[in-house]
Amino acid sequence: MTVKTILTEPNKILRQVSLPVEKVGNEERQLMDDMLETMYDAKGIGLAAIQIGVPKRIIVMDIGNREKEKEPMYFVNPIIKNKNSEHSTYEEGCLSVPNQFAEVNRPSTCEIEFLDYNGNKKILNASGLLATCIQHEMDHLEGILFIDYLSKLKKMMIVKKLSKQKNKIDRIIV
Ligand code: GNR
Ligand code: NI
Repeated sequence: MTVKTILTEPNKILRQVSLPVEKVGNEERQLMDDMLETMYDAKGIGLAAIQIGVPKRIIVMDIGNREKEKEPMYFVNPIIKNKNSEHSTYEEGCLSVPNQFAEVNRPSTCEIEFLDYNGNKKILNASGLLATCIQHEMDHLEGILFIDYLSKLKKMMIVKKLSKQKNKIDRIIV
């Protein structure tokens, strides 16, 4: 297992639409292992493959208590079967939008069909943080970031801040 570099906004790769996985094989499992290690290392609760530059429809998550045992979840080719017309608001963050947080409104519950780590078809009824997180991750598969839901001004301020931070880092390296 390897910790990979997480791409950050404004990197165009994050805007790619990810492609369905044909078969959950060893290559995909290796990718999921690396994604999970990268996610734990960055102290996140979810990660989509595109965040480490791989345009495949694969997500890993662990919304369990960090002090307790790990509870990894794997989603390959997830599809939303149903979503609640009732919405709820969560303060969201994203490993690809470091240190920025904002409230986002999403369906409060949803039903997801997906393939698990072993390629078996599963159905999950998600609510609460689980529902929010899976929808946030599935947005990544479409090249969508949570800042896309904010007002133009709020989004601009965040992107500008991140661009400045990136320039600083680049200057240090050069
Ligand atoms: O670590 C994360 N926390 C989080 C908090 C609220 C809503 C969504 C998330 S997902 C985020 C990790 C991430 O960027 N996944 O793509
Ligand atoms: Ni994210």
